[in-house]
Amino acid sequence: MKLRTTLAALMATAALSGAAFAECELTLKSSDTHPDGYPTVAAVQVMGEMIKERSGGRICIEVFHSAQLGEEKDTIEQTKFGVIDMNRVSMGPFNNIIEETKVVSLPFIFRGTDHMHRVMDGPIGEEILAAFEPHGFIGLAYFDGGSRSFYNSQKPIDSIDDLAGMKVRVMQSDVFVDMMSALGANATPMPYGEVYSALQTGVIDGAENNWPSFESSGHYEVAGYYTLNEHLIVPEALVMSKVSWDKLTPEDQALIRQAAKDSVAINRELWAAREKVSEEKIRAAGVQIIDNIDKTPFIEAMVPVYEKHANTPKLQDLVTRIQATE
Ligand code: GTR
Repeated sequence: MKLRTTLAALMATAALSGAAFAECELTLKSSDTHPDGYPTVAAVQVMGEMIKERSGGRICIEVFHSAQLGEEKDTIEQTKFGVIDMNRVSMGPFNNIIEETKVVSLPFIFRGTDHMHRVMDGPIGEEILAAFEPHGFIGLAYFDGGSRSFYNSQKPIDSIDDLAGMKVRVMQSDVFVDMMSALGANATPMPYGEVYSALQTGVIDGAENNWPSFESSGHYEVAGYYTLNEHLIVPEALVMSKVSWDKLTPEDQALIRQAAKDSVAINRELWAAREKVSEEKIRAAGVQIIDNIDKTPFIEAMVPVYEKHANTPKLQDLVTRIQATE
């Protein structure tokens, strides 16, 4: 989205919601691609309530959900420039900007959600949050993004061979483009908001995501096969613009940091509940679920992706430490 369009959207929404935020001295604008009610959107809204209360009503957060401020790659740019104050995005679209985020976007780097939590809640997570700052962002917290698996409109995918030559949408990150090539498919990097019609019109055969995104985006209506190969567990990032951050007092910065940390538990609870609801809805809709998949060939195929993207001693060390985390 162009800057002018974004500003127009911001002003229009601000006018509509002006009354709700009129009493706030400072209203921070926060972006999310997901619809209202999605666990990331709700967690930031709850965080906003905490911030409002703890600041004595001075600081508020207005969440612009449903990609009202644009697709993730564009909103990341606008966050860097301070047009958007806060952003909840996947780590994926940060991969080409902040190399440390590539490590936690590598396929099969986490053995499961518990492993991801132990890594991201500890020193490695803090190290990666700190890596955002030199690039113009303040890393605040990580939210859950479940496990991502392949879905498509064509046929059941039982093995890597079935992916050969398929056109599969990925997030705009070289890691995911190379992941698809290593699996023999044709990667189509594309903004999230374009995937539904691309599936419907056959521009792509498939995509990959977690249960709640597959459901809330409606992609399951146009892609009837879901293979639970769980190739990616990508943490969601909550970041602030350094431009906006630098205008705050150290006390208010600490208040926001704490509220962000406190919102993590809320997000995890909402996430676990939503995963179940989304899975039920997708199963009830008649999507064919392939869940007896042998993951080993998928894991083995990722060797070149690790070699290419964890290609410095610093990144290799991060991989080793993540794998060594119990
Ligand atoms: C979702 C994630 C979004 C976005 C989307 C995508 O799971 O929460 O931030 O990255 O996937 O595939 O683009």
